[in-house]
Amino acid sequence: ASAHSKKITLLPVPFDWGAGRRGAKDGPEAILRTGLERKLRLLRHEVETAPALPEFKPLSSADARAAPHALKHLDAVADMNEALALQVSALVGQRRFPIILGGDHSIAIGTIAGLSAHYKQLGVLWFDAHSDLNTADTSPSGNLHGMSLAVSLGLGHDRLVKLLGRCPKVLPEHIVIVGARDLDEGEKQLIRQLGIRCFTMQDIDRYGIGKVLEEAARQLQGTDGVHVSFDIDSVDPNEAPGTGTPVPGGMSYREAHYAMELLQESGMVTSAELVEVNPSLEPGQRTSRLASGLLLSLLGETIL
Ligand code: B3U
Ligand code: MN
Ligand code: MN
Repeated sequence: ASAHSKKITLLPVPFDWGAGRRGAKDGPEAILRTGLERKLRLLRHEVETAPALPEFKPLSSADARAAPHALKHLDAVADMNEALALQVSALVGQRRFPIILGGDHSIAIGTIAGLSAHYKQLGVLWFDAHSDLNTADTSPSGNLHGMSLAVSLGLGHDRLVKLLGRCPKVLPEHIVIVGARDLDEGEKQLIRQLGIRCFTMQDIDRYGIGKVLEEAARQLQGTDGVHVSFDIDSVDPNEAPGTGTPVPGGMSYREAHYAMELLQESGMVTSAELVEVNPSLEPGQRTSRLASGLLLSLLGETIL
């Protein structure tokens, strides 16, 4: 095995109750069907695919009681994330490199909780058309996948922010958002108020994705681990149509890949997560193939 070979565990999380529409729970299977495990082995990594996290479903009675603007499916999201956090923490404890396959973006709550049990100064690189910085007060939808980054900052329901005990899991100065183009008013306020580094699509247009990643790396210098949380809707819907909340004007295929290639070169990434692939929303496998390809670039696949 080469110097850069990692002990990778692919962890499927078939969960979509944090999203406004169903279907992202079939993302992990679609991504795995592209041959991700085998292709990672070709890159000289040691790879295992863990059994999928069990399915957590809301009780229909609790569902019916939920007010229109309540935190939707809170119990299912909290239970799932608790189980996920324990698994992720165990994997890091075994010196494995976790790649979590979602699932909607609410699973970042558990992933980051698990990582933060080991990394005291965790850095988070959040690729997303959105910022997922809503709280119960600012969310237009009540969907928890739009709140997962806020929860990781300690803003949100007690059941979510206190997973595994430590709160907050990550500091504002250790977060970098890339690809944003659809932010709610409360999210913009929070970004300004906390001084969170947020590279919008305009920044990518102006400086180029290379410069943006350089700046992102500089911002994360003081961290002891870097988690890449990649929402596939950060990529343009022309390239990634199979996702629940597509937003026009996203990263190109090459910008996304180049970002992953630069991160691989930097050697700073210690875990990754790929979320919001919804195979029911496209006839082919374009989006799951893209997702798989981006992870391969992040783990060392090169063109030549
Ligand atoms: N910001 C909106 C929309 C949204 C966030 N994340 C996704 N959609 N995927 C919300 O509901 O919080
Ligand atoms: Mn997201
Ligand atoms: Mn998104």
